[in-house]
Amino acid sequence: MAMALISAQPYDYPLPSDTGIALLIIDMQRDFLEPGGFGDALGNDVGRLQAIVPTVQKLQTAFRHYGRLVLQTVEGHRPDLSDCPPAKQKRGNAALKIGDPGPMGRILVLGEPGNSIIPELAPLPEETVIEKPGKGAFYNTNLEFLLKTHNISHLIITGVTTEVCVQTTMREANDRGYECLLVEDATESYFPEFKQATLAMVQAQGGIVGWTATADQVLAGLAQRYS
Ligand code: TIU
Repeated sequence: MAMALISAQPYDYPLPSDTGIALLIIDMQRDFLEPGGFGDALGNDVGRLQAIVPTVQKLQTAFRHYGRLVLQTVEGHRPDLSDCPPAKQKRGNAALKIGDPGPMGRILVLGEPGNSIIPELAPLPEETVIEKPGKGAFYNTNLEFLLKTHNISHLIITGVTTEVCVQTTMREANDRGYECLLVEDATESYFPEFKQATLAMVQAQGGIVGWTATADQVLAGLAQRYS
């Protein structure tokens, strides 16, 4: 069989010959996508992130269908904020700061209504959700251990926001030796120009941080490899 590829930028992304691929969905939680959460409190138009939900859902369904690992993350802190650096808590001119009571519970606190993944992308009971205190998903989490346990070498990356948690995570993964592909229409930013700049940065210099492709290109590659 010819080697299966995802048609991608800056060149085709080779799929692993074994099971070593996972879908990583970053921070598709109400805090960032709905009014009254952390993203809103920072002064952002949270509505624009909604556009990617059906696309992320399509990828989630496909990975489940092919029996591949689906991992999600949420950004959040313990109720006592012991894992929230004071610098992070104080930063900015937010209407509501981390830990303050808001319309969806305490802002960016684990277990609060706003901290849950949006219902459209709810994880299955057997799927792992990694709680992360930082922007990157590797910092102070067991993500690397989990990927090693599952023999994962290839990460298909989606979620929000492109230039903050998604890009930080992708760079962390790239430095750890993972083959990372960022899905262009399954990631979004409050700032369209920052999203475009991130995609360009990833692809530049021969894929210095990895690859990008559309969800349809990813789905076509998966169908060719795993059907
Ligand atoms: N503010 C912003 O764009 N993002 C974050 O604070 N976290 C994530 O990107 N998840």
